[in-house]
Amino acid sequence: MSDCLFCKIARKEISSAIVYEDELVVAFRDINPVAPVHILIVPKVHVENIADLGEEHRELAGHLLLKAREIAEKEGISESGYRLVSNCRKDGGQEIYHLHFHLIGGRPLGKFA
Ligand code: D5M
Repeated sequence: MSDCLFCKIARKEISSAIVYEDELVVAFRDINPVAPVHILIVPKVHVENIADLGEEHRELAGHLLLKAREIAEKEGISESGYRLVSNCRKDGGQEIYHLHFHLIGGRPLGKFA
């Protein structure tokens, strides 16, 4: 989708603090971090959210999770722990309708409300 913010970030039309990139995904620091580590892991292809994932995205979905694990290790939060969250649609609090996982850590996060 040409006017999607995260598509533009993936195409480098909008700058971001990229921490990892390969042919399938890009990962960059959230502009409004809620913890010392707050990284968004995003597929390069435009998929709206988890509800929009299909059978054709099976490999991509696994890739996103494994990259989240690797990035957590590189960021030094693997041992202490972290949270991986993907907000889906209105009640999930999704603001940007391009699938992304929030990798959050570097402080105790507590429980969800
Ligand atoms: O989360 C959308 C997230 O996207 C939110 O935490 C802010 C972040 N965001 C918005 N614009 C940018 C740019 N330009 N760079 C980095 N991060 C950004 P959601 O799960 O949709 O509520």
